[in-house]
Amino acid sequence: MKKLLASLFLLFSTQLISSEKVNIIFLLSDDQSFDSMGIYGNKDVRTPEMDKLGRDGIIFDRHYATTAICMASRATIMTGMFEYKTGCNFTHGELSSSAFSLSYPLLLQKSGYFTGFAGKFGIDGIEHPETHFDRWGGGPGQTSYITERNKSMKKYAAKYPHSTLSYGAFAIDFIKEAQKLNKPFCLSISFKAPHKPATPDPNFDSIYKDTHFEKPANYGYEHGQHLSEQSRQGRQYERFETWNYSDKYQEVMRIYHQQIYAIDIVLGQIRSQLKELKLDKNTVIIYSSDNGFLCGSHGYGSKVLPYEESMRVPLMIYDPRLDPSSQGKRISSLSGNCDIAPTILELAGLSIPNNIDGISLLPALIDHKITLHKSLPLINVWGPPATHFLGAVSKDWKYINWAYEGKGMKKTESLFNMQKDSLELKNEALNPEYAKQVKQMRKNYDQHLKAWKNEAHPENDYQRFGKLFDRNIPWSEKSALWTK
Ligand SMILES: [Ca+2]
Repeated sequence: MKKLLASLFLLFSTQLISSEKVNIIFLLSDDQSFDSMGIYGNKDVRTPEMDKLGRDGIIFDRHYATTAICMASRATIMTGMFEYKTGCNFTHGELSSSAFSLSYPLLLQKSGYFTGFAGKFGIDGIEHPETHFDRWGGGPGQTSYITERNKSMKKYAAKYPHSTLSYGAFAIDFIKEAQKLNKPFCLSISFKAPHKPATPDPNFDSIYKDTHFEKPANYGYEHGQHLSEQSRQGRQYERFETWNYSDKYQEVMRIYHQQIYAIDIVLGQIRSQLKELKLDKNTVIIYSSDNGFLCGSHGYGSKVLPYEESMRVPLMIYDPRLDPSSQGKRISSLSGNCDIAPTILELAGLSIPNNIDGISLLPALIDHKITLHKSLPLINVWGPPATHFLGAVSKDWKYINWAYEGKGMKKTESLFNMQKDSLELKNEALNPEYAKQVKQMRKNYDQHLKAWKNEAHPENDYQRFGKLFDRNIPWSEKSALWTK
């Protein structure tokens, strides 16, 4: 496999001969599901710039956040490692400075790139992250939609009181400065939008004023009854009502998509600026989100859970050096948030450190039928113990092991047919017709668990899950470990 990838990359390199280093812009939204863009099939939304980026670039149709929650996903994106190796998530622990030293922005800076970051940094443990970037418009924790409250972005507050457009202004200043310095640049913008608290920019109040959003076919409680009881023990279950997907769906979705619309505007501004400065032919743009959003599917709100709307996110890579015949191609193979860092490293011509779990996605820009990952782990060890799970997703199947058996719950396996039932309306785990597939997916799962056992972060409460998620260890031998 590695050999094949190497030869494909050779092909890639010859197609993309360039005497100068390529510039990289990585745009990350927060809680944006894959189905929130026109180019991903949503007919009710207006995302012209996102759609154009996809049409000009490559669209990844099976891109997963291997952990669907902000901090853990961001640590994975930065370092290319799965959560059990970064050791970083809410209630678990911080990202170590040694792991951060091998993150893509730091490695690029070390190699001579002019680096910038703006928006929600969202990873605990890095003291003064601003000292690790050449330009900084970021903030700790969740940051604010009110630009004035984001210390490093105050100079933009008067003109852009809502944070989304302020990050566009930051990006434009950064790009201009990088050009003056005559240095290759890597700019990472992590928008707060469309994360809660839902706070749209009033500039765009009219955009969805009269839009009616069609509900997905798996919307509502009635399409969640076949899912595990464990999945209903967290706050995602009550949020169907408390976040008003149940009774004000249109209003909630208008606001959600209005927030995404402002990001679309910024994307357009950035691309126009690149063109004006004649940097558009040598700047790669990558667009993704840290995790998805359930928006009422199966009667859930928020993210975390292993269902498509939560774990699958958009990923588009636009490389202007690609042959035009590649533009708009879709990749059906699996990719994950662990692949962002190695992709950026390879774009910059750097080697990929051994600690990284992901792979570079650049070969997929040339070979659109390529197999990237055969299986990816799906992880949650945050929130109430019952909702903790480990799963495995392949091109054709998704398998989840709900291992918690307390409070009268039974250990539950879920198996979804990703080719025929991507809405996950039927659990096939007990269907004798698919016994062979269950067996194969258990095997994939066991391999992910083996890696977890071997490589889990020594602290931050990841070790015990090697035992808790082991399918062969009975509940009686591990029940006490669930609550430490
Ligand atoms: Ca998020």
